[in-house]
Amino acid sequence: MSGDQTGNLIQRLKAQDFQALARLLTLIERSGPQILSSHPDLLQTTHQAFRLGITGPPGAGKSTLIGRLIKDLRVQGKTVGVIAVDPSSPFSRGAILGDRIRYSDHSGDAGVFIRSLGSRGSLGGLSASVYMMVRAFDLAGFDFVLIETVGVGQTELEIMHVADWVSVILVPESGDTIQAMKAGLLEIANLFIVNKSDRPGADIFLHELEATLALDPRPGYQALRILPTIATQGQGVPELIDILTRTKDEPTWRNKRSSTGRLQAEARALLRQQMERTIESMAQVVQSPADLAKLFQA
Ligand SMILES: Nc1nc2c(ncn2[C@@H]2O[C@H](COP(=O)(O)OP(=O)(O)O)[C@@H](O)[C@H]2O)c(=O)[nH]1
Ligand SMILES: [Mg+2]
Repeated sequence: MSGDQTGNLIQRLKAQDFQALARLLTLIERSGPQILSSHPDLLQTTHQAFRLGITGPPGAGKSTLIGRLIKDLRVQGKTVGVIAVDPSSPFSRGAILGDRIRYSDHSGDAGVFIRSLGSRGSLGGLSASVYMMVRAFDLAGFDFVLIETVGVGQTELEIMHVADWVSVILVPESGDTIQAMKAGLLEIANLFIVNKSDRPGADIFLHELEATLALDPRPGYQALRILPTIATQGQGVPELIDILTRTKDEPTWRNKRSSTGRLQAEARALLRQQMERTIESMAQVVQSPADLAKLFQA
């Protein structure tokens, strides 16, 4: 792509041209971190969009909640971008389809743009594409960018480097609260959402969670907020939007965003993806044990 076209794409993005956004997202998926050689302007930042991470176990109701959030934010005239990262989706089209259906009320709405991303870095962690896609959404001037990630293992904690603010969704049947804490979720959560509060045992679970947070000796953790929701009925969503709007107005998240630690986390993700590509092309050359040995001879 020539420099001229490159400039145009970023300029069109800044003018909220969704076609340009779609093209750029496809380019990001196709070329990975290499996109920065033709589109270094992608790293400009407008500090516009509030990036909200929504992470939790599969089936917790993340997509349902996002669908409701979009609806209520649109009523307030806010524009919303969504990046849904589900590592399982390449293997189960159902996961993608499921998300499409739940989000589909908003297709055709010019204030909403949704993108699913199946891949993850095979060396672990979030795909570098997520970092760059978030930047693209940011440049396109959305008010909110919602990032749905499946939070199960340690690697998923990386969402904290991508999002300005992380809400962890738990459900009563996820049972062992302590287990969730061990997985490091406590460290990254700005808000705990207890979804499916209509389910039996929800009250007990809420109390357990409160007790766990209250016992944490680290300053600030006792004050962590817990919000019960019933995503299917939109219950708790106005309260969530209230919290988000107030947080968005605070200056703190912008400082966190431009920290060196964050930039280095992004560099790590991009380098990992770049290395993976190199590894793949080198591996494909191997046809014999001799070829394999050659890889490690100076
Ligand atoms: N009972 C109940 N079911 C819910 C609630 N929220 C979502 N669900 C259902 O849980 C299932 C998984 O929801 P989904 O949004 O796909 O979860 P995700 O994997 O976290 O994105 C769907 O069948 C939803 O209808 C809730 O608050 N209460
Ligand atoms: Mg989902």
